[in-house]
Amino acid sequence: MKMSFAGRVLEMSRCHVMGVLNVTPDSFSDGGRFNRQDAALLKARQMVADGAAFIDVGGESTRPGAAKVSIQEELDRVCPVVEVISRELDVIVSVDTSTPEVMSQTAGLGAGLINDVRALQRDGALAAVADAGLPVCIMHIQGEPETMQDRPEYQNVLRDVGEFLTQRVRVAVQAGIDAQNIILDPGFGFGKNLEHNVRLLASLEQLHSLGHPLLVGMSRKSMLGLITGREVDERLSASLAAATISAMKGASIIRAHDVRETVDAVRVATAIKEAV
Ligand code: 7PM
Repeated sequence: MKMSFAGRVLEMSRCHVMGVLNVTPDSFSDGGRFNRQDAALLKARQMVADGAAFIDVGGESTRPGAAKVSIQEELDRVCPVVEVISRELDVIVSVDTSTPEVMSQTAGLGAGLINDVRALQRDGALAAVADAGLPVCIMHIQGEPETMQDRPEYQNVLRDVGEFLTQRVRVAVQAGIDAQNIILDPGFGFGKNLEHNVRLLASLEQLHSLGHPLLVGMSRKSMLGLITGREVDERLSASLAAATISAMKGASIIRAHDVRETVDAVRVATAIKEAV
């Protein structure tokens, strides 16, 4: 099953790497628009050289307690970066946003994928994606980013996540989004404790049966810190183990900070998987 991202076609039965590019002020010491565009392009260029198929551009921190970003501020951060990467590099630009205005504007600037950690639940988001005609990643989240990690609870995390995603697919298709353009993500760390995250990864194959390609993001996340006892800067090996397991279990896209290393891990997993 091939998918087309603003004209770039990928075989989704294979596993691809998505590099993370944050354009929040804490990530790019702010020196105005051109400086930020330059720094982002440099980082993106390296990730493409390292084998990234996607660059995920995000301008709103989803960290609990992070300051709220106005629509205009998010547009100012994200649009120039999406525009310059689409123009200059041979890569699919993904936009990590829940804001309909950002979805619509970046679609016109060459974005190839909308990645919404709020599963198109904001007013206007479904219509923005339907009008853009772009593929979308719908991620499971329990609660809101600010409070999602205060005592998350499930009856059965696998069933609950599956039902949420099925429901959001139904709503998205009703809103005019092509079912073939929908990627699903269990949302590791988004309203889940360690046991929840581990169960989801252990049973990732089951989410595959929903009939959509899967994207997963565990790079440097706290679940890996809890398992290994490592601080965020020391979680590369753990992230590669998680990426390898995900690729073996059929994930189509791995979202990662360390692209070169993740691409190697995915290549090894893919070689073994295809030899079975
Ligand atoms: C604070 C909390 C900072 C969470 C950063 C994060 C995913 C994503 C993110 C994911 C998809 C991070 C996350 N995670 N999009 N965006 N799937 N589709 O650790 O797992 O990078 S942000």
